[in-house]
Amino acid sequence: MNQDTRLQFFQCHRAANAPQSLPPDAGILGMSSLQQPATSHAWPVQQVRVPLLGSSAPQLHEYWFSAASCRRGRVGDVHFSASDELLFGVIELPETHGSDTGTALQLAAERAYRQLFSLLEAEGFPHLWRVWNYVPRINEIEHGLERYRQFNIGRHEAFADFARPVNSSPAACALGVVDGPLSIAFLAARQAPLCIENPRQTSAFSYPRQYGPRSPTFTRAAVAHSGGLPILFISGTASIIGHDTVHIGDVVAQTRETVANIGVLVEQANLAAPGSGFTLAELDYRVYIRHAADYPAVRNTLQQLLGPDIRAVYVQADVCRSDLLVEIEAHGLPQQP
Ligand code: 3EB
Repeated sequence: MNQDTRLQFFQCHRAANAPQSLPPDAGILGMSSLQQPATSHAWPVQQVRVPLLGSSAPQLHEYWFSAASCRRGRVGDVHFSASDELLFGVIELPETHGSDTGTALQLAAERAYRQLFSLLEAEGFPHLWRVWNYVPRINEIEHGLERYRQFNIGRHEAFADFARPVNSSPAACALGVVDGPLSIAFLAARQAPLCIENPRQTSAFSYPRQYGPRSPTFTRAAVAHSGGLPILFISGTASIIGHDTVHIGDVVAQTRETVANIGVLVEQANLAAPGSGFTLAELDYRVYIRHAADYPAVRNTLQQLLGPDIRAVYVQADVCRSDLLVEIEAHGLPQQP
């Protein structure tokens, strides 16, 4: 296998005036820019408008790249970049109008996912590995339905129209931002990932109706292979057992339960992809905290459970159930040279 084409990850805290060592431009699939919007680039950028916690840097940039060079394009509202093996894209859509068939957010979600799936079909990258969804005012109730649930209806509709089976959904996250457009970034490939579910949790695509008229379409984790090496994507994970939120009001207990859920996903991933040897201590984490004041408690709990040297980025964001105080996502790549 050609290790030079494998997916790689690079994180860079933008300090004012600090010299930066960046991955080579040609190999950059895409980037997410946390906190402050980045200037425009040849590659797709997802602006994640969430405050960083515990960092004085104005921005944090996270790059997905490969040593192989990428070709870039725009189709409709999608900006994408592709290597032979992988495609990364970003689509941002405003909520323009509702209709008899749905709210403005529902229809924006449906349009975004339709564009995304059309592009993947046209470019020949049928398999979604990971999707990052940022939904403005995610917990607000509008037209009698929480906005996250409206988003789920539109997303589900597009999955159905493109005959995408929900039980082979991508790893994903869905978080709330204060404002801005609906923003979706995605990583897709020619090869299918292994979908991993959590035996302690009801699969999200089978959530009962009490969580909304249409279920979310994501898998709890996915293991993919790139350049012959395994990659683990852990979806946004929270303090949910079965389908119930547990430890309501207790951010430390929610953090512990979330880590227990991630621990089970790592075990399941190692069973599904024998020899990959993922460990909790070696993942890269992104931690979403609803109330910024909970940051020290969440950080201390994670450091106790995972060690003082874990790689974690902490941000303030709304989580998609109003009783969840924290959500944690992660990925694991083989150690980079
Ligand atoms: C949960 O377990 C928490 O809608 O894409 C986590 C990851 C959550 C992804 C999504 C939602 C999503 O239900 C919320």
